[in-house]
Amino acid sequence: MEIINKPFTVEESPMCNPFVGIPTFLMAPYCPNLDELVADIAVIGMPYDMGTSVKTGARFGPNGVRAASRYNCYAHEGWYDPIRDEMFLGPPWKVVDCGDIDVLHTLYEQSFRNCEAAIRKILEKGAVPFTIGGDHAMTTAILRAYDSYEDLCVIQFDAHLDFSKAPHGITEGPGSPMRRASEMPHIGKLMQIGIRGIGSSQYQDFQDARAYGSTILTSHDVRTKGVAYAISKIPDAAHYYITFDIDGLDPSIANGTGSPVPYGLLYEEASAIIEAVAYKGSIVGFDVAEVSPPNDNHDITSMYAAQLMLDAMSFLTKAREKQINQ
Ligand SMILES: [Mn+2]
Repeated sequence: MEIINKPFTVEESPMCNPFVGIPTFLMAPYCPNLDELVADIAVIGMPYDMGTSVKTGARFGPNGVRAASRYNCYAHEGWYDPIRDEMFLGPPWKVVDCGDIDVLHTLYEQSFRNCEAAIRKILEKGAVPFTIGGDHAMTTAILRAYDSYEDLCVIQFDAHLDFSKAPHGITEGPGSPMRRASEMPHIGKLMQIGIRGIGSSQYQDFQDARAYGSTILTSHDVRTKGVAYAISKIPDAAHYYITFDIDGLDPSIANGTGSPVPYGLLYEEASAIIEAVAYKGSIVGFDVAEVSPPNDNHDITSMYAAQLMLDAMSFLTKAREKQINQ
């Protein structure tokens, strides 16, 4: 059953102020039963942070991002963007929030199985999954669910390369999702943007990523060569999956994260690259990882995460509208 997320009123229709009601993403309808999912965009939370190696708290990411998304609480019914002078997400597009994936503390494999099954179910229902993490380890579980695709291109925004092989035997931690992706037969090209941090990935990991064919752009590349240069480097592909580790952004606007690193991307740089991806091919999934509300400063990191999700769902539906109208 889908629950329309509207507050009580004696009037004909409720005002739905951003501070009223139990938050779903954008105050969109709540659809807790994936068997009954009928939507274009399905938001789901993965409150998992057992992989976090520095500052924990990403398990609170899903609800932090949902709460911050209420600044845009009318957007799921369509919104006007004055910057582009365009309407986004108007009817018939439908966004729903499916609630959270069950996480069992200490049992990461079971938690990952739940995650993979949830994403698989959303894909079967024809919706595009938008997962709110959770630490970046979850992306390994998410990408496993895409095995019906061939040559899926993964675009990663991140401070860190996340290409470590198995440090101290840890194969499915948040330092390895891009390495694990590269090992999946259905994953094709990789692009890694905003990279700069001294993370778990070492020199050899960078060599391995390059040998795989990954396109690596540092934050310095984006800043000095420009967004147009970054866009020109997006690999050709029919289908794209975007994974956005919020530490790809600069800590001045996103310090609510486990491993912040100076000299990050700005929101407008990241958003413009996501927009270009949406028009270059079809975005078939998106996640935002590593938002840690306990470490945040007045919810600003959650706000940017919510905004980037809204941008991605707006751009991908607009790209489909333009294809349909051609
Ligand atoms: Mn990461």
